Amino acid sequence: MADYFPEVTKIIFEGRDSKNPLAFKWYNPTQSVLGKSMEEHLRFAVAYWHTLKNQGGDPFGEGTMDRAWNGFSDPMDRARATCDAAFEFVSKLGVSYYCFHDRDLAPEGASFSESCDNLEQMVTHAADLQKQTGIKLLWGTANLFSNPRYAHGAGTNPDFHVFAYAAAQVKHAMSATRELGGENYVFWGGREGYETLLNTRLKQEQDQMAAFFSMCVDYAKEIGFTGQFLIEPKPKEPTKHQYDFDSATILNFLQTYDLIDHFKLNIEANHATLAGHTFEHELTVAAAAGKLGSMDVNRGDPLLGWDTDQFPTDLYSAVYAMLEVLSAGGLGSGGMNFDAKVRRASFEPIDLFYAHIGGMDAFARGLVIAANIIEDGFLEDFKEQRYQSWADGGAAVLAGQSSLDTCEEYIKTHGEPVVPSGRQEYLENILNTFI
Ligand code: XLS
Ligand code: NI
Ligand code: NI
Repeated sequence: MADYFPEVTKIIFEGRDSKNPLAFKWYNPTQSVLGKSMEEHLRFAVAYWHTLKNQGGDPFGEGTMDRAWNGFSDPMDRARATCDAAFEFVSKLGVSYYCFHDRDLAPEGASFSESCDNLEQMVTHAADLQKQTGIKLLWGTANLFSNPRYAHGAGTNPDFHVFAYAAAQVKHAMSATRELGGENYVFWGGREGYETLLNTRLKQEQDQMAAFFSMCVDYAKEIGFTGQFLIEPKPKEPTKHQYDFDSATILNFLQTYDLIDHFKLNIEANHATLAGHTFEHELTVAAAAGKLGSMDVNRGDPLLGWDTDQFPTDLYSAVYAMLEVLSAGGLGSGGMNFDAKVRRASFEPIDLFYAHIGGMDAFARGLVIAANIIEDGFLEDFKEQRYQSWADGGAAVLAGQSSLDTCEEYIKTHGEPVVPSGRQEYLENILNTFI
């Protein structure tokens, strides 16, 4: 095992009274909640790109991060050191999963085939470390947005040549994910969108994207990749308008192109808020369609209009999210990936531990609170009562056995409806008693 974090041994659960900043106060992996362990409920994953690769640069200044594993001039030496640091970090944190883009794991080479070789070498390296540590791959994905060739998009590129490049790259990223036993494969279309309609054929680009996905479905079958395909909605950034805007948009796209059976959604908190939704809204829309696959847990800043990717420490948001996850019956093969980065001024390696510990504790606590709320049943009871008339008079309508005529008959017999209060404040007050 590498030794990039000498000041940390292993993060353990010490309970809420502990003053140790390098211990969990709430996340106790073996604690049972509604009949399942916390570890099974939460399925945390570390995001390779932010935690290992992010240098802390912003448009106004260069990187600030103190990362010893970057101190190698040869790109493949650096990639191996980074991978070693990743597995040391994830092991010490006590998390079972990690996630990567192909280009996080291995650098792009001078040619396509050199890039593929690099990736293949790093897959072997990571497979070894997975074996040694028991750490698993939650999902893999391809970076189809950083290289300048993708300036006009990947699957939605106006040039078929670039489209083919992206497809070939995904082929290898998917194979790498399969070789490493990845439980899911994610598509996030960073540049699948447009800046101006003056140069864009929207319908053509959407047709291309559908063709791209459908080739991916075929390839997964061909290589026997049985992991879940996930699409991650985001409305904007880097492009002005992205085709995978939000859950509802993606569900419609998948229906339109007859791809719905092959995909679920990976919902990211900060992307939800960029789309003008709450995290729980996006989770609920996905779950309502039976398509809640996984989550990128982070948070935005309400004062900033971009993907700040902060660590999720907002307890309310965690409670609302866990209510949805529990109601949906869990995340299946999905998990909770910390698609989050430490702030530019939090540049010490130890800050990576504080950040993840805080996020894990917030969701562990959110899970316990959500479970208490569900066990108490006050929300469900309230909703049951609120929709009661649909079990009575409305049942025939839902069964498709009514008409506008029968509704008119109903009104003639029953007259003016009695409208009850929504009781929002009352419910919020009860919710607070659980927090
Ligand atoms: C960027 C996305 C990205 C995906 C993976 O905003 O969140 O990190 O999760 O490509
Ligand atoms: Ni993400
Ligand atoms: Ni994001």
